[in-house]
Amino acid sequence: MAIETQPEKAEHSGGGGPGGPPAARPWWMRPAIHTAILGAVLGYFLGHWLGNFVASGYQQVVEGDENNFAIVFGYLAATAGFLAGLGVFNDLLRQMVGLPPRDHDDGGGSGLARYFRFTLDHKVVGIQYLVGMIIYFCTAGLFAMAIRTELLSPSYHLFNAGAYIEIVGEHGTMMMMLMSSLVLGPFGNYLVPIMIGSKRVAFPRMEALSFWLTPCAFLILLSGLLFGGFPFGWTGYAPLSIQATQGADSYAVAFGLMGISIILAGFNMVCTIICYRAPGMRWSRLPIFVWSMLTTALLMVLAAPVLVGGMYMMLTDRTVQTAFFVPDLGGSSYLYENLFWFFGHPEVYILALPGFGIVSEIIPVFTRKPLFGYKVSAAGMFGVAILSFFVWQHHLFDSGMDPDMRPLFMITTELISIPTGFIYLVALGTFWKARFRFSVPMLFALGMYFNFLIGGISGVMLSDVPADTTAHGSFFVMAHFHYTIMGGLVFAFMAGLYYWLPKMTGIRLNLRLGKIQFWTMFVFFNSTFLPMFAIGEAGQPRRVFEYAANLQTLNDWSSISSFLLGGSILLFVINFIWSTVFARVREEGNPWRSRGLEWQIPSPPPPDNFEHIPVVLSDPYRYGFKDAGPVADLYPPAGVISGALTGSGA
Ligand code: HEM
Ligand SMILES: [Cu+2]
Repeated sequence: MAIETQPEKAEHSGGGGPGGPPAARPWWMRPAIHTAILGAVLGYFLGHWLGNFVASGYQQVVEGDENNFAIVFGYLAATAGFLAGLGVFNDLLRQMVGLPPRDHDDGGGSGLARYFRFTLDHKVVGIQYLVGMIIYFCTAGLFAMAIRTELLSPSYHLFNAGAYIEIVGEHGTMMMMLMSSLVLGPFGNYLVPIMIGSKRVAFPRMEALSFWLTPCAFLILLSGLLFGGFPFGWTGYAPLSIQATQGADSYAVAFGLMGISIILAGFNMVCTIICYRAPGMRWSRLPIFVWSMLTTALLMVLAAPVLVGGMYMMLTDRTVQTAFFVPDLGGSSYLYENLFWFFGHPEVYILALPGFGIVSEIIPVFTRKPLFGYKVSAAGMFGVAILSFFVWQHHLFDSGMDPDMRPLFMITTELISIPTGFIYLVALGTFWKARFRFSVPMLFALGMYFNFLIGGISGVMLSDVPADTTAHGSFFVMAHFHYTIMGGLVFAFMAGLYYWLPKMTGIRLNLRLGKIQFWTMFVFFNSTFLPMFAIGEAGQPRRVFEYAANLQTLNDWSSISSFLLGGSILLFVINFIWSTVFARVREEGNPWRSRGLEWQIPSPPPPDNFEHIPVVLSDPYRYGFKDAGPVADLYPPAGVISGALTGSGA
């Protein structure tokens, strides 16, 4: 086992010394959020100037009235400046000139300030992700509210057609790119090391960088609105994306940066899970949530590079006139579609698998039964992950593919429902003859299973070529994937949050408000999206703000429900802020009586997670066993593990 690699704390605290260094510098050189913002602003102007300087003679710049070069350089230099200001490159530079690393003061600093830093503490990164994700989700949600407001009337318009598609693009892209890390970011980074009995992650700098790229991607995407937005939704199809005006650069740069973030986060997660398991944490004892993180992370590492490549090509097409995706000049817009979906389909499992991981982890606790078919579930996750690379053309049934290829992709797509079914049925097996405890996390988990069933079955329908060629591009597809992502992933995220927040912060969310939030969210989610199946079947196309007058009643129903759904999310935000900032009800023990390793240590966990590296004795699902011993020995005899592993230094 790889535990020898664990005592990196020595490097942490011994090397540069965690206290002190920042104070030795003038305030404008101290790596923190203010220097990062300064770096971003300086970077933007420098990049913009450089772009103008380099490209001012280009034919398309002389003839056209805009210089994409300048804005792309501006974005990239702003990102680099932001990261430099945070101190991301400091250790690297110091090590290049032979100095020990020093710019990480995790453990040392306390209070709010450390959440605004580049930190090597995986628990701080987890909380940073958590707050970031909530902000991104709510922002993208506000765009959804704007969409539904516009769709209240078939012909009276709040926005013009161009503004509508801009809003749809911002909503869809922001959701799809940032929600990739909705679970792996906060829960994966925070909890996986603890769940596998480790004091740290494999690559803390990579992990921290993966987080700090997310606000960059978020702000760059939003800034697209200042430049006229982008008119092609979240998919960025060529040739429109090559022809579109400056706002489109924000799409490509932001999505590309987020792709890099996903690769880094995934890579760190894979290595952590493979190399940092405590002694006794055999593969057959790995919590199912950790399996879901492993498969998700593998998908991230394998799929996201294709996205980054595609975005890079889009950018060079837009700036230096390569023509990868321009048919007139020998390129192919169909190539873009294939690159995009070769990433895009695994992406939907990057969104779905973590949801299943959370709910599968939670239901044994609330049914007091072992997870039925644990190995089947883990195998199902791998099956889904592998198959997801063989189905991407089901998005292109209608896009001029060779008709003879359709049956192949129809079959692979239908096949994927088998491993998905495994994961799903494992839960139903666990429910069998169980006595349920309907606490808030369990309610959200059950809601997830209900919603995902509808999302999944409509997905099998869509994988069918005749059904898809009719429903393609309609609100039926909208309803389908919102059922899987909003109904699946976001419900599971809520379950995880109510379940693990006491672990992560030592503070409990208000459970009465939680119940109200669950019921409003569940009812109004379904009431928002169920009508969309009918609206789509009746022929309303997506991304169009005008529709047939006879569909107004259904659309109004959906819109009003969506406002109430938005209200339920607001209720959550209020609960979150009120509980964590004002009420602060302590929850230090093991409120759900879970056997998970993460619950065997204090809440919130101490800086090093474990005083000693634990020795894992069993899987965490032995509920209802009379003779079930402890899951781990937290104080193994000194001889078992070298005493060198115990130093904390913090
Ligand atoms: C409050 C909940 C939400 C509501 C009310 C909502 C509503 C909508 C509506 C009405 C559209 C269709 C607009 C059109 O094509 O004319 C849409 C598109 C979309 N939504 Fe959502 N949405 C919600 C949450 C989410 C979530 C959680 C995700 C994913 C994480 C998501 C991802 C997308 C995507 C990818 C599109 C397609 C954009 C495009 O066509 O390029 N939405 N949403
Ligand atoms: Cu797909």
